[in-house]
Amino acid sequence: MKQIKTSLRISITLLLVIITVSCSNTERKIVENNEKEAEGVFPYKMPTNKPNIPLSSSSERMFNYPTPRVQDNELFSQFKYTRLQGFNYNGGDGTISRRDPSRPILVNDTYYVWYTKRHTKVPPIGWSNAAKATDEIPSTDWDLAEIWYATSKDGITWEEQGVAISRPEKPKSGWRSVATPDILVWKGKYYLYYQAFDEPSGLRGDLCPVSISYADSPNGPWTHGGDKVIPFGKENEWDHKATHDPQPIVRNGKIHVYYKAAYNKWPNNRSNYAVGHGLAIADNPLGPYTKHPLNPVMQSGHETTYWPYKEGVATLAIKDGNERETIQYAKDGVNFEIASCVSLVPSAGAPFTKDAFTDTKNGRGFTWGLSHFINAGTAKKSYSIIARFDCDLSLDYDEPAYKSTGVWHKPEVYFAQGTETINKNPEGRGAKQK
Ligand code: AAL
Repeated sequence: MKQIKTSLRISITLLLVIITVSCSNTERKIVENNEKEAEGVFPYKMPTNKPNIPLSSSSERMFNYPTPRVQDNELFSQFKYTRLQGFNYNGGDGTISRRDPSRPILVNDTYYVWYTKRHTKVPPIGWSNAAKATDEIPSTDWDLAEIWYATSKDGITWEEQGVAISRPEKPKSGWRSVATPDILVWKGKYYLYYQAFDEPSGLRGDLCPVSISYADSPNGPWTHGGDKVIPFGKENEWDHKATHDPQPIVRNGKIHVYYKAAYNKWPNNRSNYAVGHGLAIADNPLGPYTKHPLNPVMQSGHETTYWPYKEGVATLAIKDGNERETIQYAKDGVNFEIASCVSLVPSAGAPFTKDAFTDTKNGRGFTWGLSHFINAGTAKKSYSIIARFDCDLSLDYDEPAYKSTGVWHKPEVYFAQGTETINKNPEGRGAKQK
């Protein structure tokens, strides 16, 4: 009996020892794991703030965006498109084109938009044939154009109202073409900024300055307010001879006009195209405008799209540059940083931005706008159409369908691009000199 008791005591003691040792092992493992985390393992749950551990460049960048998860990012959106009703394109024969819409504005429950309208006897003959352009034959899609306007109750069905700015008599600025308007509302008046061409575009480049006209009503009549309002840069500066896509917003009590210049290409190197955006600031819409010393403030993007966002300015970089197809933000309206990467972006996107002219310190963004599709016709019947885009780039909505990254496009969208010669004809266009 005594023997049995002793061996039971020994067994219990052994068990206790085993339990104690294994517990302290578990404890040690937990401590080790905690230490490991502290040593630098990225957690399973995406942190909102940058963890204090060594990070790869990619992980590091996640915390430079407004939010590390793109779906939560107020400056990320998908774009969805709707065909507009009410515009006639002559059966798509290339003789009527509408493009480069202004941002729509809402006046007494009616939306207004201004745009480039070309209505010519024949379609454009193209850049490279610009020398053959005549008073009736346009070189480009925006040659021999005028600025027209249309109104709408819902932003989808539009009624074309007529011409807002027609071409003045030669040799007045814009005699050849007036194009690519945008609007400013300032102290109860309306100001149209637009490109004024004195030669067929493509002849020596896409060379033109910006003109302004103003009116008491969005229906006009428009009074000519000045030419070359955004001064060209000096010879050999990035914006000499071209100032495109003027887009005014009101900021800090002044007019801030973002504009584009296409540079680096003309006169003799047609393939070296580059695009920059500058900022010009004035106390009054008609100027004088002072250019920002850090111009170009953006080195990516084509047509300008800038809007007041929070206390700063956001922009959509469309088509050109290393940072094409990104949305960027600058707290100071000058030093832009990438906030998101986007796809199927609206070309010449012109958002309905309620607070573009209110001098807001808390810009809210937008949910729709107008844009254009070029190449609506064939190469020989080239023309453009205006369309509507919808998105969620507004701080006042959260629409998951626009925040989803799983948006799949029909195969036709991809197949429509065709292929180039690399595999069809390896020695063809694009082959590097051996
Ligand atoms: C557009 C805009 C300007 C250019 C031309 C017509 O996309 O950038 O307006 O001059 O192309």
